[in-house]
Amino acid sequence: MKVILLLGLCLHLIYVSEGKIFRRCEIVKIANEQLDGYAGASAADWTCLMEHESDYNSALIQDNQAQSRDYGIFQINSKYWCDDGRIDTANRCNIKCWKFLDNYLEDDIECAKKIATHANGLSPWNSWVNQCEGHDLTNYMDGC
Ligand SMILES: [Ca+2]
Repeated sequence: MKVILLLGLCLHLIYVSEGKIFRRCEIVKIANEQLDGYAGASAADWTCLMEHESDYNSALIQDNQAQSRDYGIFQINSKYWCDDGRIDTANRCNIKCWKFLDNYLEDDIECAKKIATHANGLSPWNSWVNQCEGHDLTNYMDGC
């Protein structure tokens, strides 16, 4: 029983310190303050992108076919943008990928801006292309 309680406590601490699922209005606020208009994309575009890439879960890691992984709320790729120590990387954001898994988003935003600048828009994010681009995005901002 004690072991189970201890395990539960550890999992709780890992969850609190390593990442979190943001509420939509928290993300809207961040998008309005730091991303609106960046690379020609609105705060609603950025919010929609984060919803469909990660469901606002900053701890999300997903595998790609070519052995690279996508990290964090923006699902930033380890082949080009960060270093996870597993594969050769261009590491254009000059950062360890695990830094995209915590609830401190400033470094994630800085790298996402670099990606958007490089592409002159949000086209590197497939979920934005498929589910946000050209759509009415007002409901992503509603009530915040
Ligand atoms: Ca971070």
